[in-house]
Amino acid sequence: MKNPYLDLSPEVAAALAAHKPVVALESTIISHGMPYPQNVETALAVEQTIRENGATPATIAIIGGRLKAGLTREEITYLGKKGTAVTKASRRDLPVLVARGEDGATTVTTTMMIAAMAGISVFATGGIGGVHRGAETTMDISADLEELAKTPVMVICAGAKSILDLGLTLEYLETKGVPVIGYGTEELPAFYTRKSGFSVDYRLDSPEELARAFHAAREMGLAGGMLVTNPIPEEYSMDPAVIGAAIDEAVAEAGTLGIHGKATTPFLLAKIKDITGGESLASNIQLVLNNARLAAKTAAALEVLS
Ligand code: PSU
Ligand code: MN
Repeated sequence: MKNPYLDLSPEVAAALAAHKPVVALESTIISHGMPYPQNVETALAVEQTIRENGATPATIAIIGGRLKAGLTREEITYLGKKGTAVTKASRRDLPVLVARGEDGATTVTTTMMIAAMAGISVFATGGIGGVHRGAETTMDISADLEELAKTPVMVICAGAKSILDLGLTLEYLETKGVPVIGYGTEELPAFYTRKSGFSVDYRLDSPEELARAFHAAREMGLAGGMLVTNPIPEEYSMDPAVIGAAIDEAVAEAGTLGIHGKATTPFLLAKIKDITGGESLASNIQLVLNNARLAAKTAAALEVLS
C-alpha cells in the first residue's frame, strides 16, 4: 500500500527506483543538535560527502504534515534557522503533527521510521539517544532504543556520549536484541572520544562486512535494526578529561534547573558546546562527516547484495 503521507524528493525517488545507494539523514541534529549557521552548513556538507562517496542523501523531516525523504536546500535552511522552535518529533508525535499539517524535526526514531517507509536501509548520524544517567529513577530512556529493536534500518553513529549511562544503554540494547557493532574497534566509542571502557558485541572492519550482516538479518526475516558505532577520527577526538568534566557540569546543571523529558538531550548538547568553547562542536561536525562516508560505502555494498 502506498503511504499517503510520504513524499520522496525526485532525486531520492529516482535513486531508489534505479537500486542505487541512498543514505538517510536526520533533522533533529539540524534543529536541536547544533547552533545556526553551523547546523545548516554541516547538513549540506554531509549531503555533499554522501554524494562524493557514491550515494544519494535523503535528509528526512516532517514539513507541513508531509513525511519527507529528501529535502531541498531551502527546507534544510528553514529547519536550521527555526532551530528549537521546530517540534522535536519522536514516534509519539507523528499522529498529531501529520493530522494537523505541522512541521517536525525527526530524531533517530522517526528518521528510522520514515526511512523504512521509503525503502532506505542505511542511516548516518552523530549520536543516538539512550538510557540517561539516573534513569533508574527518572525512567528517561530514549525511544531510539525501542526503534532500533523494531525497525530494519542500519544506524551508523559515533557511539553514545556519556550524557548517557553507557553501560545501561548497552544492557537495554542487548535485551532488545539489537546488535552493537564496532567499526574497526572492539570498544564502544564515546562520541567525542574513541574509547569508553565498554565492549561492543562484534567488531567488523569493512562496509562489505556491515552490509553482509544487515543483509543476513533481512534474509532471516528478523525485526529490528543494527547499531554501527564508528570511532571519531583520531585527529578530531577530544581529551577525555576535558570532555568528561564538561559533560558532568552540564548534567549537574540540568539537574539543578529541573530540565527533563525531550528537552534534556538538546539542553545537554548546547551546554557542552558552551563549556568547551565550541571545541565539541568542531568534533561533532567531523564525526558526522566520517559517519556519512562509511554510510555511503555501506549503502553501496548493500545494493550489491540485494
Ligand atoms: N545525540 C547527539 N546529537 C543529537 C541527538 C542525540 O549527540 O542531535 C538527537 C537525535 O536526534 C536523537 C535525539 O535521536 O537527540 C534523542 O533525544 P532523546 O534523548 O530525547 O530521545
Ligand atoms: Mn528522553
